[in-house]
Amino acid sequence: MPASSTPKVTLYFAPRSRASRALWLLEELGVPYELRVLDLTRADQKTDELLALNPMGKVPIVTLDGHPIWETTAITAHLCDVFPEAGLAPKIGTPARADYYRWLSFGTGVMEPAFMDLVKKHEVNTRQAGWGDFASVKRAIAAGLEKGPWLLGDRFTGADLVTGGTLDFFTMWAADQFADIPGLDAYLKRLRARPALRKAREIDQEVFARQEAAHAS
Ligand SMILES: N[C@@H](CCC(=O)N[C@@H](CS)C(=O)NCC(=O)O)C(=O)O
Repeated sequence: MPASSTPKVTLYFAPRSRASRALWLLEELGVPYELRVLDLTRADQKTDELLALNPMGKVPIVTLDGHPIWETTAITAHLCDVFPEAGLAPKIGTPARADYYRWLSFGTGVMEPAFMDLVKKHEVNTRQAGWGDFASVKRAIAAGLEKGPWLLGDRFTGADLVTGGTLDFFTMWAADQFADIPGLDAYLKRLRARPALRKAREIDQEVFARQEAAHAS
């Protein structure tokens, strides 16, 4: 992509939130971006300006030349295509692309709601609920990690950012619920060793500390 057509990337971000995956994505892509920090405790995400970008009033939101994209999976899928040099998405129409779509969908569309049901003790009919039960989710993750080192085999992709990033977050919250998934510890170690994830964590921590200091003053 010629430099002149590189879109301006802005991430609307809050620390310790689901926006951390989008921050990690931008670090993996290695593209310049502007970080617009929101304080969720002050409801910055519900201002008219922000609701015009995302009517859900949630982060992350990424704008590309002002065009808003929200939902982590959509952000990841689109940015991996817009910045193909990073090699985070398999070629369209290939079996690897099909697997990539599956893991992109699975992280936020299946694993997250099944995990929330479990920890919040929601009673759902898992035959009717589109995301199923947590035992099935764990079986699917174990099958996905069998080959390794990444969900698509040899290649780290946006799917590891979404599903792996969600696993990274949930296992920090409730490690015991994931303890019996073969291969998961090694997979998480590989994810956490990635320089882009480490950098995103540092930024997250700095922003969090600034917000905490502002709340205390
Ligand atoms: N499905 C969305 C979830 C986004 C989301 O729930 N973000 C939370 C932070 S973890 C948020 O912005 N909450 C603020 C609110 O709802 O007011 C995604 O994956 O991007």
